[in-house]
Amino acid sequence: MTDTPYRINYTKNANMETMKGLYNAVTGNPTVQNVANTTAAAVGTAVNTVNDGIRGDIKQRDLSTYTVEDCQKGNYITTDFGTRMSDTDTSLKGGERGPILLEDFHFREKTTHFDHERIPERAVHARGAGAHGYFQMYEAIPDLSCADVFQHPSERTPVFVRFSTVAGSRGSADTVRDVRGFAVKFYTKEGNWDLVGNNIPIFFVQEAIKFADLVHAAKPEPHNEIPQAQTAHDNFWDFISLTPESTHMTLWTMSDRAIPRSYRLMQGFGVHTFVLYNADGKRRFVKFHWTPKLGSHSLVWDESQKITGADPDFHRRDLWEAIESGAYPEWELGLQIVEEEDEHKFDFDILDSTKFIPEELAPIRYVGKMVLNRNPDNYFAETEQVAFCTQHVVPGIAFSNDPLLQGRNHSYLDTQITRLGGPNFQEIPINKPVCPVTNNQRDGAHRMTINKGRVNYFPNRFGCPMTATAAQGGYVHPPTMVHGPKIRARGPKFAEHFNQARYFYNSLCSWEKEHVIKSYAFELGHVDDLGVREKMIQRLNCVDLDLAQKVASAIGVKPPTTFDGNAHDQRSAKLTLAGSPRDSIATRKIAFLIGPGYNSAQLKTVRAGLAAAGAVTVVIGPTKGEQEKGDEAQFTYTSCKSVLFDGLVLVGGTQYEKMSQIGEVKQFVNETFKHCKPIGAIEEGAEFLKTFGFIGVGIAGPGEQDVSSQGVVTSMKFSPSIMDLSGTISWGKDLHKAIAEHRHFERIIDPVPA
Ligand code: HDE
Repeated sequence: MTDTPYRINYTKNANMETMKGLYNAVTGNPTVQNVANTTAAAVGTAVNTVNDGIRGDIKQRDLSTYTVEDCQKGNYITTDFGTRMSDTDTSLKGGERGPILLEDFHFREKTTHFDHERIPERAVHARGAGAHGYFQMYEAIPDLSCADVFQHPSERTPVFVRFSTVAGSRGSADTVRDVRGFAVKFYTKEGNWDLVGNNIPIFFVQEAIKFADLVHAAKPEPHNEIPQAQTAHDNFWDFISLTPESTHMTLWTMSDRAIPRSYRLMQGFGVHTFVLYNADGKRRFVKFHWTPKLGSHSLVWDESQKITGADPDFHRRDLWEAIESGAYPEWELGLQIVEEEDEHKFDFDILDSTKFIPEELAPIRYVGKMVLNRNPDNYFAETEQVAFCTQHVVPGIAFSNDPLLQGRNHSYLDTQITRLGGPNFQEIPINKPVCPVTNNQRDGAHRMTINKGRVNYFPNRFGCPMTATAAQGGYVHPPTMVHGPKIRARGPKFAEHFNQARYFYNSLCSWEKEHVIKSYAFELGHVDDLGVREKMIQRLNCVDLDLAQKVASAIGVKPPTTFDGNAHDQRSAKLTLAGSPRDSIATRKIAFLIGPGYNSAQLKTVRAGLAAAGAVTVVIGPTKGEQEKGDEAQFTYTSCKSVLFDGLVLVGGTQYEKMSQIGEVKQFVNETFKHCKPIGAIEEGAEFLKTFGFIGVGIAGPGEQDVSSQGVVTSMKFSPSIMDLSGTISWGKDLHKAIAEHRHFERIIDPVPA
């Protein structure tokens, strides 16, 4: 690692104690424990020389003090307490064929460690993947918040992000239909701020006290622990049908948002209304948004089900590979601000997490970006042991009275104590803040810090540690009026449940609506109890008559004839995935299916052209490794499936009459088409494609020019400049456009066998 200037400009609340602590935290340098004679400038200089670069932010530096190099080459194997061992494969026995002796401390220690290596998985969000990165502001926003993390566009705040599914166990598949967790830990100079969000901007229930019921109903049924990682079962829909406030959220989870193509290609939301306050104590409400730079894209349902078998680690692998290859995922942080005096101006309650604030009513202001640029070194130590808590806030960020958020503030700390084995989980490296922790907490399981001295209470005769005023960086809860009787009740606007559900459904484009209908039909098709199915149709009929009728006909329920809700026509162009950016092919994974006689020049040219635009190309051949013309195939027809790719290219030369005899090849092409993915074909490739008879798709024939039809882009004439995007030949350009579009839902796919 090379030394480059460390970006830190610790001016706010700077005093020697914090500078010393910061220095030690950053450098991990035990020789500078007492720097009473060191000037602030000297400490600042020392801090500035700490390593930086991609791997060198303040948190990385901190983590590296705990990191042990791979394999420890050149070292001898020892017991956990340092005794070198001569044999770690054979146990100590009473005779070669005799019993193992109790004296075999090495066997017992090794096995005992193994016996205790698993910790409880998260109660929800058990399955996840994490990454390190940084957050950076575009401009300071002192008018909105005094949080230091929002003030310095020239600085990068380290973050650790964990994405997750909700319902499945730790070993479940990534691509199930589910909400995705989007939890961000900011290691700010003022302490950790955790923004623990999801990829959907609303939630199932209004009150935290209902969370246990929701999760019990969604998880596998208690008598037989079936089904895993899915909501397509009686208990879930029983709960939903009896909880009208959940209807809105299920429209989102039945939409394509619940089957994202990648963690990198989905939005994130703080969900609740939070509060920002500035140095003058001025409060404003805020909703947090993460918007991916590469747009939001989803899988199709048939595909996501198949991926659960073909590659259960699909999202985890995708995130890992993107970061390893330098294609760092990036999101912008957006703020939707509501002035305090406007709290009641909406026809919904902004404290109700089953509602979002339409962008038309409060536009999003993009204030910064987050880039993920480093994979964890150790899954367990980092991704598994990271502990997010909504109550981790810093001065300038506060809570609204959203009852869901208020309840979460209790639950997260509580759950970590069970999951991580005690109250000292803040000392686990991934959870440690990068600023000093100075308080009177002591003891508890696995306490690492050796606190010297006699004092572990406050106040004490030494006055330490001191409390901090707001000016000294202390967290002072912004004064807020609380009034009303002690009562188990909700605000009156919490009682309306269907207007926004209809607003969302109205906003979807035709293919999104079709997918929602099919998803309900699938999920409710797994519900055996007719009463539950009927109740759900009643709920859907408060949203949209056509939706209720179509789902009802698919699940054996009498379709309603008249609408039972408020037939408003409000909608937003911001809610459809069809509106997401479609101009880049960066990180799209394109398969090249080749066979005997393939044209190597065409293969190389098209691959290079796509790679130049940031796509990832993979060759699939009859055998792995070197092919007849020297190109390398990463997979064979039998070792991978079309569902793992975003598109397919068939180059010329290949003897396709032989390929057409291979079931896997035919399935690959059919499935790629059925899942509405782009397909490019040249010469013999185009002829081969024609044999599939895809309905209504134009394909270039002999003597014809390039044809682009429904994302199928064919050419009968290869030229070395075919991938020149500025050139006149359009095949490369059209292919680029078809891939950027991601999916082509205008296709007629029902008769396609796959
Ligand atoms: Fe969570 N949630 N949650 N949740 N949640 C947990 O905390 C809880 C809710 C979210 O990658 C648990 O550390 C309650 C909304 C994410 O480690 C637990 C309520 C949102 C993660 C918990 C909610 C979330 C969790 C389980 C109702 C989106 C994974 C393990 C009030 C804004 C974090 C853990 C990670 C995890 C409780 C509702 C997001 C049990 C009581 C709404 C992303 O504490």
